[in-house]
Amino acid sequence: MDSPVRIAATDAHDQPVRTPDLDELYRGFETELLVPLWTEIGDLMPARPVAKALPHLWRWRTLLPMAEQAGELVPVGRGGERRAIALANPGLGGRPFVTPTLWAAIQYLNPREDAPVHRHTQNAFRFVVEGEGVWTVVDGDPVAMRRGDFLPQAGWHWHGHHNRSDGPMAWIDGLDIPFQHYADATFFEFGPDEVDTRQDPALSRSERLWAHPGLRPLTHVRPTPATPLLAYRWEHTDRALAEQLALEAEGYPATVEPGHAAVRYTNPTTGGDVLPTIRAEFHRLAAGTSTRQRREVGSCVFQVFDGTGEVTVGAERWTAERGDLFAVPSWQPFTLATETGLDLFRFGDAPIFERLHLDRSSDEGAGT
Ligand code: GTQ
Ligand code: FE2
Repeated sequence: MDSPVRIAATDAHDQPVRTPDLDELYRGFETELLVPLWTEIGDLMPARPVAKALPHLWRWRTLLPMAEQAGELVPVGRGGERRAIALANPGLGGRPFVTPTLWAAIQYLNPREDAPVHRHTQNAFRFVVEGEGVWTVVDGDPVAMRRGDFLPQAGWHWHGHHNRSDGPMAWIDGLDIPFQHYADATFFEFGPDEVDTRQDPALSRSERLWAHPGLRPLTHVRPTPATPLLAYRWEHTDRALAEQLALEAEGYPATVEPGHAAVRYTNPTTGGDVLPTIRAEFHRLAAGTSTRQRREVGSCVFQVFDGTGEVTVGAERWTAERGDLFAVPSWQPFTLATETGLDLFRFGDAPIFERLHLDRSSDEGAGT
């Protein structure tokens, strides 16, 4: 009978000589639910991260029609909670996890439809690549969603979504569902079935209080772990990126590398990331720009907002277009390039790694 203990081919030379006594010992390990380090070390303690998640790209032109189909066939209601279709990384065994820590889904609401109120410990955000008409109502504060808006929503806040318009709307959700799932940290509660739709203001209360650059309301001087600002509007993001490129053209240092403008969405009470577990950024590559190759511990997802570009992640290479989403697993080198200009939304799990002092990154040539 073969030993139940798996021996990796690569470290077989380090394994002890098999004898009947050793086989007996290994069978004893199995019975007693024990595993020796010496058979597992190659997998558990690799020299550098070996991501189980794979580089993968999902096409918007495939996702959107399927979300529309779901809109015809699948009702939204209590229990299922959301008409959200998650990206399942091909390296993660079919689970609805885009990376080991992150969830990414396309969510779809028909005209006048509600997604019921609930709350959960998972941190979340919405990003809108096209369309408008839905309000997400966070702790009773209705927040309009439009193309280019980034809408963070920290864990344990009540939220429901309501389509006020006569057209359907789709957007993407990002959450730390896999991280909290592996960590057994998840709590969930149902709220009212109906979303409060008595009001649908253009500006949320959170924006009226917080969306004034550099101005802190004196009623709120304590730092909070997640951002109190519930909408980061496209007009601000767009202008910030345009000004970085304009300043670069005028000879001032403003871009992360030539032709590459970038901003991070931040918590105005700390200057740090918007959510405790999720970092979100927006990147703009001017026409004819390519980025240096880079790799980082931790994983991220990009969504093309506008334009077309060549994306390389590990051994994969794609031409990515508006709405396409791709996963960058931990420590996989990636580069972005565009002939005609490229706008990208990005989110990742960097805050987790930074807080645990596990963050590392390298530009090509800087070693590992
Ligand atoms: O919109 O509240 O994609 O709770 C997954 C879980 C969206 C949401 C998702 C959620 C939501
Ligand atoms: Fe939710």
